[in-house]
Amino acid sequence: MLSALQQKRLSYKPSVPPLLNDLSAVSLEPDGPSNLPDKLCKIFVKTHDLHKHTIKKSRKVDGRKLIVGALFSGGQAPGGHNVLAGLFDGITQIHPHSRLIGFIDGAGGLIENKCKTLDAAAIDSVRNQGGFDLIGASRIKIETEEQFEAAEKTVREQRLDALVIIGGDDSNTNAAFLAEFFAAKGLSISVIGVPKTIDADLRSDEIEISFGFDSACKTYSEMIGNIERDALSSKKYYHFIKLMGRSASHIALECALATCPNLTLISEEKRGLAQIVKEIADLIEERKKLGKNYGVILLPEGLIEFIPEIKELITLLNQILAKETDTDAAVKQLGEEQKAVFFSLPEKIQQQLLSERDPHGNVQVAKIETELFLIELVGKELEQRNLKFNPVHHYFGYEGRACLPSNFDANYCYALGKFGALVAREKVTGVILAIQHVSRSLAEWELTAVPIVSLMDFEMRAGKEKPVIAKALVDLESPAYLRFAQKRGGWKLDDAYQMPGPMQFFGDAEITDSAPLTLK
Ligand code: FBP
Repeated sequence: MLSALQQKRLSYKPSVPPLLNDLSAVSLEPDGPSNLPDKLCKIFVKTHDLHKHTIKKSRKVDGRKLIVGALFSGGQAPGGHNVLAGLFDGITQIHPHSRLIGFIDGAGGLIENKCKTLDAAAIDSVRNQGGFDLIGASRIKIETEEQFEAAEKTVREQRLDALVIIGGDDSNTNAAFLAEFFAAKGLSISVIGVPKTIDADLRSDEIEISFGFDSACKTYSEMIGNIERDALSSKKYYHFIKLMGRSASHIALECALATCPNLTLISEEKRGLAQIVKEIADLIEERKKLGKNYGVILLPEGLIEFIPEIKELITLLNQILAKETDTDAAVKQLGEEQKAVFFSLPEKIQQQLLSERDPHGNVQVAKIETELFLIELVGKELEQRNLKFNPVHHYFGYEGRACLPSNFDANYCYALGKFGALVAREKVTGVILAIQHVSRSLAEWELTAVPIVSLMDFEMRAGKEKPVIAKALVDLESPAYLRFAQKRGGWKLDDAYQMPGPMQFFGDAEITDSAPLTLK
């Protein structure tokens, strides 16, 4: 049973760029191959010279029946169901007998050929709804030869013309490997990636933003604004709010611009631990002099990974734990300096740093209680200054990942899905869908299919050098960061808090259709 708002959202009609209205009147134009370094060409033998393609008006094209498979990979991001809706509407516009197949629980469904046909009724039940629950998702990666072969068997059995992988940096890296594998096997299938992640760390010159970021940030900003108002009213607590976002601080930056809290830590500034603790303690002391014993402090989930001394420790632990399962033995293998850092941390944090790695061999920052760790250290520093504070800690993460998508994400995702249908029709493979100028009017959106390999670099993963799409971190030269840097001094002592309020779906377009502030 849907809530009244969910029901109302089912009938929202996403707006798309005019070129996507009639797919029979557009085609894709190649732009020239990417010039990849030799090291990548040797790995992507069949797909290293793929072209970038841009959508163009064309004379009427007759569509053929398409069978397209889709899966969700990684964490939820609001708008995923609209990618499926756009795909469905796109392929059935191309040919009314086209079929969309959803693989159950991510790549696992592809490997095991567990899937279901997504017909009009199924798609209509999730239009403009949050979550990925229509088909589920997982972090399963296709890694072994057997898994690649199982995926091949599935796409042959299902007679897929295209496979759409809706995922983040690692899932799109996986999509590039699948495209290469299928091409080497002589399969004529398009593998198409869609940039998904609330973290917004999957970006390039062409990919302006990943979907889900806008809705998640609007949800967190509403809650931060509410807490600011509470702090301003009760005047007794310091709220430490950790925000999801894995490594990059894009979410913290966006929320800071929307809510103007007293302090926001940005991991990419790479401050040492002592410096961070001093900055927070100084803020509390200065505010106390003004009679203000309250405040709001934002910290990104990935902060701990960027603190230089802890970063070194984590990198080494990731390498050791890729081979060593006994955590005590792993600690013994650390150098003297890293051991000293490790044992200087609270026991709980030590345990969290040793906890199970994600499927890519990285520490799971969502499970590290950095906010509590900082509260403890700041408390000790304040004690030395004969000061006290009343901290409250929060973690805003999962509550923003499956919310109803904002109009921005609903439109953006639907456009990505429809564009994906066109890319499938044009048989282009190994590409990720990219839309530029998304904060401008729809007519100005530029749609490009970019070879995934052109986004790749080499990184150490689980102790080995691997080609991956590098995570896009906050650029300390970007206009959004510079604006934040210019404003934050004034937010420390003056309570310039802004309360964005709940995400709006009805009313003034300025409020309902706004794009992320960091894009403006
Ligand atoms: P994706 O990159 O897969 O979209 O996931 C993002 C994220 O929400 C991070 O912000 C967070 O650190 C992580 O997922 C949490 O992972 P899990 O869902 O496995 O707990």
